[in-house]
Amino acid sequence: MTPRPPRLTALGAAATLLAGGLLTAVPPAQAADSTRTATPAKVAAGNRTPAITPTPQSVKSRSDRITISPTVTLVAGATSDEPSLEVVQTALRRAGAQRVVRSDRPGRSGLTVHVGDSAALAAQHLDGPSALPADGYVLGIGAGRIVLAGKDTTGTYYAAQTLRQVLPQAKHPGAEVAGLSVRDWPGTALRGVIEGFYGTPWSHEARLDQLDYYGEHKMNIYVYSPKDDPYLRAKWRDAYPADRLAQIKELTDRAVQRHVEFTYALSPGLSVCYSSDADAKALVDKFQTIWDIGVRTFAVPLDDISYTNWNCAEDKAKWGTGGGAAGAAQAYLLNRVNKEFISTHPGAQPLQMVPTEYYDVSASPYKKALSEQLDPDVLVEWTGVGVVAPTMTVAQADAARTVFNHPILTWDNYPVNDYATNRLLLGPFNGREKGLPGKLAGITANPMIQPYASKIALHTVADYAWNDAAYDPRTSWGEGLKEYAGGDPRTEKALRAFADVNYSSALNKDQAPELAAEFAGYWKSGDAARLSSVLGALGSAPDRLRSSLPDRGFIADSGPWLDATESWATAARTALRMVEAARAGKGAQAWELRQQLPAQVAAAKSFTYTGLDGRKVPVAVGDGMLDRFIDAANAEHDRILGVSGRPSASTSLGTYQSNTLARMLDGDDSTYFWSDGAPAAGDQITVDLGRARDIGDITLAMAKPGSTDDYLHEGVLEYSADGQSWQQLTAFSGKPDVTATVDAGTKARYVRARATAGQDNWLVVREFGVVTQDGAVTGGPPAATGSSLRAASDGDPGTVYRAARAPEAGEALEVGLVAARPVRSVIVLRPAGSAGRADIQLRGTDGTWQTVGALVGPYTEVSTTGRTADAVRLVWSAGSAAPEIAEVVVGQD
Ligand code: LTM
Repeated sequence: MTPRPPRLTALGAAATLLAGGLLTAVPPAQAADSTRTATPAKVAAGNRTPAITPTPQSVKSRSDRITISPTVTLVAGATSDEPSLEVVQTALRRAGAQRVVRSDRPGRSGLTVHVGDSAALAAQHLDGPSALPADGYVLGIGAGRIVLAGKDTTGTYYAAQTLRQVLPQAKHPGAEVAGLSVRDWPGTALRGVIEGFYGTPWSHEARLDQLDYYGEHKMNIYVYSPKDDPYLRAKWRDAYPADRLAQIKELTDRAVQRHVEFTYALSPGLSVCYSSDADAKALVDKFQTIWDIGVRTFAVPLDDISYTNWNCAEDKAKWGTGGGAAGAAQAYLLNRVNKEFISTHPGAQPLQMVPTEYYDVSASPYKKALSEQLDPDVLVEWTGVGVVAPTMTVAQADAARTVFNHPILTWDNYPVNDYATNRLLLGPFNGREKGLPGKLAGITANPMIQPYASKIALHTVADYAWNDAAYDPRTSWGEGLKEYAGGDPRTEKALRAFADVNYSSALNKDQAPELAAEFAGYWKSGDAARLSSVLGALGSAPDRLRSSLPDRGFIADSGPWLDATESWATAARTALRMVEAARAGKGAQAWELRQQLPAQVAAAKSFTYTGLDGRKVPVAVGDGMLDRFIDAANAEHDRILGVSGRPSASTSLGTYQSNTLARMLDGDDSTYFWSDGAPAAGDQITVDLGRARDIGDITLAMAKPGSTDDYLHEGVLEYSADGQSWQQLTAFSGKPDVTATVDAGTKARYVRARATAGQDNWLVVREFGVVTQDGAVTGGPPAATGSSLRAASDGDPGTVYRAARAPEAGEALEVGLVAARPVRSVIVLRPAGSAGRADIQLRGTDGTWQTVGALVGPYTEVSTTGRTADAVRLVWSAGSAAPEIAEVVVGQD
C-alpha cells in the first residue's frame, strides 16, 4: 500500500461546487484583463517568441529583463513540490544555467527563482493567486527574479510548464529574458482524456508517455477505461495478476508526478447483478486493490450495456422492468459503492459514472430514476447530443445538467476512431461552443486507438478546455503541429500536409482543406507548377516525418497512413502530368500516364490497418479529395480527347463519407453510393447520359452485405428527355434489386429512381446501369468473359474490350454513330502492349468504307477533317493477336 495524503484536487472542488448547483466557474481576480489574447500568446524572451500552450488567460510584458546567471538559486515555497522544482530546474539548465542550487533563501548574487511562493510576487507588484480557481497560477519574470505562485501545487506545476515554454534554449549563461507576467487559470476543473475506445488498448509505455504529455499541456485527468481490457469489463470481478497491478501502480505514480488524476474505471454492466451483495463486494474489493496502489479516483461506466435484460432474476424481482427500473438499480449499486467505498476512504475523489443513456438530453424514465436516486455528488459523464456529437452547445450542457440533475463531465468522442478504424482523425477539436467548459465539471476526450497520433487533436482539446474564450480551432491546430514537429520548419510542413489529408471527421466536415484549396486553385488558374510542388511536398512528407519527427511513436501509429499518403501523392502527380500532357496536345504521353493511374490508385488503396480481431481494414487518406482529383483529371483528359457518352449522376440525398455517386457508375459491384440519411418521399437519384439517347434495359442494384435493408423500400424508375417531364418505367417495393425492360426506340437523357414513401434506412446503390443503344459496338472478335464489345465505346477509356480470340479473316469491330456527321479525327486508345493490327475505316454517306489509317501502338490518332461518316470500324488483320481496345474516340467538329 502506498499511503498518500488526502488531496484537495480540482475534481473535489468541481464536484463540491457543481453538486451544489453553482455552474459557473469562480470569477478570478482580473478576469477582465485587457491582455487576454485570442491566439496563443507570443511573449518576447531572449531572441525567440515562444507560444505558451494552452493559451494563457492573461499575459503582460514588462519593460525590464532578467538574465540567466551561471548559478541560479531555487527557493521552494508552500505550493511547490518536487515535480515543479524538477521542471523549473531542467528549464533553467536548458536556458544556460550551469548550476541550479536549492536554498531556503534568495542567492546573494545571480538569479533567484521562487517556486510556489506568493509573497515573492510583491517585488514585482503582482497580485497573488488566492482569488484564482484551483490549478490557477501567477508567473512573474522581472525585478531580478522569477516567481512561480500557484493557487495550489498543481497551479505551481503549471507555472513551471509555462516557464519551460518561455525560457530560451542556450548553451551558456547570460541569456536575457524579457520581463513578463502571466495570470492564468483553467476554463473548467477537469481537463483530460478517457481511454474509453474499443480495439487494441494502449500499451503501458504509451500510457506513461501520455501522462507526461498531459502534464505538459495542463490536463489533469486520465480515465483508464479501455473497452477491450478484460479486467475492466468482461472479467471485471477477476483480480489482477501481479505484473498488471504493478503496471497500474507505475501509471498511478507517474500521474501523481504529472499532476494528473489517474481514474480507475470498472465496468461491471455486462454481467452484474445490481441487487447482489456479492457483486457490490466484488466491486468494492477490486477498487480496494487499486486504492492500495495509490489510486484515489474511481468510476463505474455503464455505457453500451442492455438495460432491458437483467443479469439475474433477483433484479427483476426487486425493480421490475424498463428504463426506470434500470435507473433505480444502477443508482442503488452506485450509492452502495459511494457509501461503502468512497465515503470510507478519506482522500477519495467523487465517484464518476457513465449512464446507459449517455448520448442525449431527452427526459426518460431511466434518467428520471437515476437523477432522483443517485447520490448528488456523483459525476455523470455525457457524450453530448449524439454518441459522436458534431457540435456541443451551452444550452445542451444546461439541458444535460437539468435532465441528469448531477454535475456533468463530458465524455467527448473525439478524436476516437474505433468506429472508423480506417481513419486517423488529425483535425482540431471543433464545434464546441465558447462558454461550455464553465458549465461542466470537466471535459474528457476519448482518443484514437493510436496514442501518439492522438496528440495532434489532444493539443487542441487541452487548449479549448483551458481557455475556450481565446480558442480558435485552426490556430490551435497549427500551433500544436508546430510544437509536435519539434521546432523544425520542414518537419512542421510535412506534418501539416499529412494532418491535412487525415483531417475530416464528424467535427471537421471538410476533408484536406488545404489540399482542396490547392486543387480548386489549379482548376481555376491552371498553375501546374504550384500544384506539382504541393503534391511533391505531400509525397515526400512521410519520409520527412519518418526521419525527423521527434515523437517516434507517431511513426509507428501512422505507418499504413504514411504509406498511403505517399502513394496517393504519386497517383495525384501522375494525374496532374496527364492533364498537362493532354492540354499540350501530347495525346500519346497523356494516354500512357492515364494507364498508369489505375495501378497507382490500387496501390494507394492497398495499405491496411490490422484491428484487434485480426481483420485488415484498408486505410483512407484524403478520401473524397485525392481520389476525386484523379477522377476529375481523368474526366479532363477524356474531355480534351473528345471522349463522350460517359454517364454522370446526381441526387437529392447527402453522401456518407467517401461513398460517392461515381461509385454506382463504375461497373464494380463491390463499391457503392451510400446516402448519409434516410430517403424521404420525393428523394431521387438520377443518371444523366449527357444527351438524349436510345436506351435499353435498366438495372438498379441496391443494398450490400452488412446493410441489407439500405435500399429504396418504395419507389419508381422514371426517364426523361429534358429533366422536366418524366415517364414511369416501373414501380417497385420491398426488393433491393430492380430491373426494367425498355421499349425499343425509347429516347432519354435522364433515368432516375425516386422514393415514393419515406423510410428509416439509408440508401446504398451498388450499380445504376442504363444500357444505351446508340454508339453500339458490333462485330468481333467476341469479347472475352468479364469484358464486352461495348467497352470499346462506352465513354470510359478505363474499361477495355478484350477479344476472346485472335481475329479471323475479314472480321471487324464496328462503332455506330447513329446518324451521319462530320468526323474530324479518330483516336483509338489501346492498353500498353496491345499488338493486334487493323485498318481504321469510315463509312461515308454512300455506304462505302474508306480506309483512313492503321493502328499503331497504344495511341493512334488519325485526322479525318472534311469527312462525313455514320460508322467507324477496325478491320483486323487475320491472325494478329487477340485485340484489346480501351476506347474508339470519334472527334467531331
Ligand atoms: O461513448 C461512450 C460512452 N461509449 C462508447 C465508447 O466506448 C466508444 O469509443 C465510442 C465511439 O465508438 N462510442 C461509444 O458509444
